[in-house]
Amino acid sequence: MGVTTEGGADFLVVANRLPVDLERLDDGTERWRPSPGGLVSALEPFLRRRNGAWVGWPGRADLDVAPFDDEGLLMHPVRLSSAEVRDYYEGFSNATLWPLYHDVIVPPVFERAWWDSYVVVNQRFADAAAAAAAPGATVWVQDYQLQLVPAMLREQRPDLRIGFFLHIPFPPVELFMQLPWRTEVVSGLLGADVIGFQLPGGAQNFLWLSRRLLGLEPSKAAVRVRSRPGSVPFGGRHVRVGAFPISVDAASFDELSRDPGTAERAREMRFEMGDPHRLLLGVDRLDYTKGIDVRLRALGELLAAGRVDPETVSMVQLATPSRERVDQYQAMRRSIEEQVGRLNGRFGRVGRPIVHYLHQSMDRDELVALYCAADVMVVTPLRDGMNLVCKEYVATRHGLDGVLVLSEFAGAAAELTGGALLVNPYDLDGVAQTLEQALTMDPIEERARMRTLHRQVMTHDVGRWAQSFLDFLDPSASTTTRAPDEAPVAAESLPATLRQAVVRLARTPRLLVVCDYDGTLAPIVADPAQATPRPESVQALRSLAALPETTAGVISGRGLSDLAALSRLPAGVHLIGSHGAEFDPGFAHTLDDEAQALRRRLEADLELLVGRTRGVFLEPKPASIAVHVRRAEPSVGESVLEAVRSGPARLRGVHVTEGKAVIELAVIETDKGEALDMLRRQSGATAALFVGDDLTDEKAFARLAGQDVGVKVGLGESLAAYSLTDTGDVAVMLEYLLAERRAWLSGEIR
Ligand code: GDG
Repeated sequence: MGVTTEGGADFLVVANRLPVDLERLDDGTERWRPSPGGLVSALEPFLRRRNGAWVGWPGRADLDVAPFDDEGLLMHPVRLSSAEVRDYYEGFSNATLWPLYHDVIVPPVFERAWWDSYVVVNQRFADAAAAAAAPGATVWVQDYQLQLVPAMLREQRPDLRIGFFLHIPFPPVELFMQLPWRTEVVSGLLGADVIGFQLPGGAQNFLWLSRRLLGLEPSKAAVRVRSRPGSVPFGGRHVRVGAFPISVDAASFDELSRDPGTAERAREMRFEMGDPHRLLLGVDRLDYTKGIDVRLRALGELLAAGRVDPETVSMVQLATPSRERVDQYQAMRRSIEEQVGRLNGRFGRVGRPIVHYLHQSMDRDELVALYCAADVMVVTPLRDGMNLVCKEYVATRHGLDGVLVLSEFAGAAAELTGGALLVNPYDLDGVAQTLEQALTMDPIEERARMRTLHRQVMTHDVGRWAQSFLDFLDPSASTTTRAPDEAPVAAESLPATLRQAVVRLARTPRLLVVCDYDGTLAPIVADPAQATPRPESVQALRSLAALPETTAGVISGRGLSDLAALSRLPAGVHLIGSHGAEFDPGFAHTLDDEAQALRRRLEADLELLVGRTRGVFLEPKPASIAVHVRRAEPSVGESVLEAVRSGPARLRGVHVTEGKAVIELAVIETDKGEALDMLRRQSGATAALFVGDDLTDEKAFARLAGQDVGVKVGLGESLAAYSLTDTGDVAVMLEYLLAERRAWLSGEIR
């Protein structure tokens, strides 16, 4: 365990808890066990790459532990006495700040002694971080328990780059002003170089507050550009403030949900519950902000009114124990358990309760099996910074079934509006009605909604969150940045003329980078379902997309959902499928009025033509509508297709693509050249890079002009001016472009 801390860490995370728990084994000995969480898995690549370390409390009072190495990561435990756990943690953090920041759902308690303890403990964390950080290191402080650390740390170590991220909501000014130590907290946060919030609203609240309390005038850009960090001048520095919505390790939830063992366990769970027709699920820390009572009450009303049949519906509520020594949590637990008892007493029968209530912590495999088993996920917080549970559920729905009922007051609602059924948790009738809607939803609508949700979550994972924050805080902390001695060697393998073209391109005011998928980002393989992209290219595109004035996209012949699932690219990278016919939701509004009118007309005509035909269904997409006949009688299907071909398909401006048992009518021309131009218009790009290997990519090369750069991958005639041998070269070129673009944007080169 002995570890040398000499030289200090280059990248330090400071959080209330260490990412490990001390576990007592049967033989009485103890060992550190990783406590897996999204934060650790997101930060691990950064921590490992940059001689990283973590400062935090090991979770037990009065425990003195020297720094130790945990599988290559250096842990710096901070000791808390039991009085400090009571005053700093349970008191000021969880009975003052937590309710104050969550809309004062319960009254916050203001106690001088708790504040004093908060100051002392924050100072101890700051001291530990100051001692552990190497000169010029990057330090990322996490959450509401440590809001004074940024200023305390800067005081001792002005050489550090300090970031702060708040995981819970930042309240409106009127509420924050209740806090007797409000100026101290705001000044503490302003010690950071970048302050991140979950939502633009939180960042805005903070900017208003800084003006109100400290008279700081945010720069104009900070007010106008709500999702990008703005800045506020403080102490001779510019503190950048912005929104960075956190997410989950979507790929690992997806992977676990595809495991046959998980599917088997999910079936078993349903069987054990008497195979309900529809299974509702709630998963929360047992916390008064989570609105567990709201969903139970709504379900109770539906059952009482006979709108839901107790023989066909069950609910699982997992309520993980949390903050059990805080008074408000004890009262809430009693009331929820009484509610469950009443529901089961009235509507259950022997061996068949309505609500399966678990007050325990589950291991992750079991939790994922529960997600897989559930038809309807119910997430009804009264206020929540983000809410990861809803995103985890969506990440497990690779079959695209399942309904998400989501509170408008969860941060996640801002991203998941397209597919979730949103509810106001204060409106009981509304919640009941929405639950009923979820329980009776038509499978086609369910699928369409889940497709939107799934794409959003799979492409906005926690790695992207960490990357985008660190790109702002310290570009050199990015995993995509090569060690200085590696970069020239790799870039030298590119043809010299292409290198020069890339250098010129990197200096364009607004850059667009677009790649084909198969044969360009992903090596060609025998089974197209196995074509995964080169990780270096994914990282480079992801980082390019996160840079200012830079847009990245992938245009493929594959269907969009296929492309999204395989490529695992974050949504910052625009995905365009079906040779340009299917583009991601962010681009829906780019249809001009004429195209929108045509799309509306198509939808109406098709609805009339096939609306009631058994086994035929319409799949509306942003720029097209697909008519599927695979579930219809073959003769019926064929006559529907014929009617579409001779009717709506002939309208002026409609572009037709036929597949197996499907015909798709699009209102924009569907070649890669059109798609490229659309991206160019949308991004206002002053120059573009297009890379592709296929014949269909020639349409895009044909649209290049001026400073644009076209690169053909592989042999063969092409309109592109440059060529590369394989996908490995593409990765090198993208990384080179990224390094050049970053350097130019940061003013290092002119
Ligand atoms: C705060 C903010 C923000 C729960 N029970 C078990 C279990 N969990 C896991 C879930 C999920 C996590 O705990 C809960 O995350 P939430 O985001 O839903 O809520 P908070 O704990 O309140 O988190 C919140 C978050 O920070 C991140 O910024 O989204 O708004 O309040 O990951 O899966 N995991 C396991 N067993 C359980 O019994 N394994």
